[in-house]
Amino acid sequence: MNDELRFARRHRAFERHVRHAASNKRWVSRRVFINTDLEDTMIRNKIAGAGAILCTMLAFGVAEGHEFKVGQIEIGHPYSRAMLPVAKVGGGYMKLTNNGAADRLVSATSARAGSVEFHEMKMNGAIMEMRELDSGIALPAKSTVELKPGGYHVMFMNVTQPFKEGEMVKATLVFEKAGPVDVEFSVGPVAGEKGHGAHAEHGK
Ligand SMILES: [Cu+2]
Repeated sequence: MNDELRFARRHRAFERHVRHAASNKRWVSRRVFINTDLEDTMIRNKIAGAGAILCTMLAFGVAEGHEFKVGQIEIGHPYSRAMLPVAKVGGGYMKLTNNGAADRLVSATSARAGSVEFHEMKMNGAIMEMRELDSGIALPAKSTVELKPGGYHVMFMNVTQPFKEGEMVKATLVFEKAGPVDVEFSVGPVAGEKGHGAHAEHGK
């Protein structure tokens, strides 16, 4: 099992976990399946490497890059990943660039999901923590906020038709001030299954 797949499986385990814990509206912690210092280091490198992954995406993603705009906010390349047939939740990632005054991504809906949440995931020592962001994702004035694996992400909950590679998943994002905007998440391969390195990680 390669590094990408191992990471994806961990994340899915957390998604299952957070569904049960979500009603508590607080950080949930779970000791991940770290057996050796080596594995621990691999996870850390995975998260630290996100910046490099973005560069790869920019280099490879020009043809497939797509963008949406509402008011002063640009939504760059929303993407997701193919889900395993039994999966009920899927992540969503994108780059939000706010060229105006402070705003906030407050909610989202999709016909493909029973509900859509925003989550934060981070490492705290050897513990991976994830929580639901009840008040959405803040977009300070003139800032860029990236939703990416291992950090902030959209979580499509109670998905009845698992996302398939190559399709576009429609969703509506609602910003507190800029208002609603229809976007499409392009679905890439299951992490670690077909991709190679950074390609798989960013879900292209
Ligand atoms: Cu999540």
